[in-house]
Amino acid sequence: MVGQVNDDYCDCQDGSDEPGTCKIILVVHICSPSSLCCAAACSNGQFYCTNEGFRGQYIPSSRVVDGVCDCCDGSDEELAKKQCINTCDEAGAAWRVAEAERIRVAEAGAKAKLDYIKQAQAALDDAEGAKAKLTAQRDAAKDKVAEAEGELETAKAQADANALQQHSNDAREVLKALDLAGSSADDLGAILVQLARTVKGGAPALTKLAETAALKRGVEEKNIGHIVWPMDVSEDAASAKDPGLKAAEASVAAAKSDQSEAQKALDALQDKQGKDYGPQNAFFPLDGKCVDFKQAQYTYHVCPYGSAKQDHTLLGNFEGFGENFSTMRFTNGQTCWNGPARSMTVKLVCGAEETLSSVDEPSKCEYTATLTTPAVCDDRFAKPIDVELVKDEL
Ligand code: MAN
Repeated sequence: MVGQVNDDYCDCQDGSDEPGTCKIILVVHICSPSSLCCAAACSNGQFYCTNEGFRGQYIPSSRVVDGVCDCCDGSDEELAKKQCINTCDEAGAAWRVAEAERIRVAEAGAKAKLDYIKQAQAALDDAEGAKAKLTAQRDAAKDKVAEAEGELETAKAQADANALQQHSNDAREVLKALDLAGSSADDLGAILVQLARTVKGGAPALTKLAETAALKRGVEEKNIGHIVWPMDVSEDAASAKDPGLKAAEASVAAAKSDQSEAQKALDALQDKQGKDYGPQNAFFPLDGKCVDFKQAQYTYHVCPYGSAKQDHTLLGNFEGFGENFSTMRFTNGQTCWNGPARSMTVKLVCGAEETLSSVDEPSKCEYTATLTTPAVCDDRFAKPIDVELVKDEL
């Protein structure tokens, strides 16, 4: 009822029937949204500042004519004849710069998010195909390991035979050169003991010779092991190894490394298939990424699908997302002295890339931080804000 307007009684919930202190009364219908006025009679009434050069703003009517300049155009204090400095142009310019930056980040973030989604699609959509490929790779490498191990055995036997042959040739040459071919067993024995004691590789070499001799004589091999040389000088000179043996060892090592690489990739893919990467799997590229942020005396290190740390102190392991993928929770960190296990809640904000900031510890050993990531960008925000729709928090 028109009679209820400005009757100093608050009829409407939003106070629009009581624009008592308004300089322009726009009320056409009672409780209309077009009543852009403050309302003295209503505690929740609002006053609209035009703020030319900046953006329109609602303030609680209680702030009108209270001696404090709330609106940048000073319109809230006009009736009080208070001189307010008009700061709208300055505020508007700063706002426009910030708004341009916000749009730039939102656009870059939305673009990066599309790429994140594509990466996830490429990795996850054909996960079964990729798994089959990796399984085949792993199995082929496994067969190669068995084959290379067989070749290694042959190479070892060949190297042993070569070494024995070489040793006996050398022995013959040495005896000839030293004119010891006709020496007594005692003399030769003394020389051999001396060699085993003083020459690196002498003892194993002499063992080999003893083996050959024993085999020739048909002595049981186990007895050979009982020969105790005065000093065991172990032979480890890889460079002295038979080249065939070295090549066979290298192929076994390469085949084993291929097998373990393929197995690792397979395990990682299986692990990824079981994780929650959010809507359109946009969080997929964050798995395996880590970001650092230095604040005060600490460096904070957050790996979105891994753990959060304060230097070397574990603040928590990734537990999951908070409501609507707006936060990430890290729990079960290192226990706080006389307190709970540390934990961290990371707020997710749209950004062109991952950056960590604003670490806080609002309650002892419970940490908060902000992580920007394209994963939460929404291209609807990559548009200029309709200034007239902005309503300040009251
Ligand atoms: C360390 C840090 C702090 C924490 C105290 C609790 O100094 O982890 O963040 O508040 O321990 O004793």
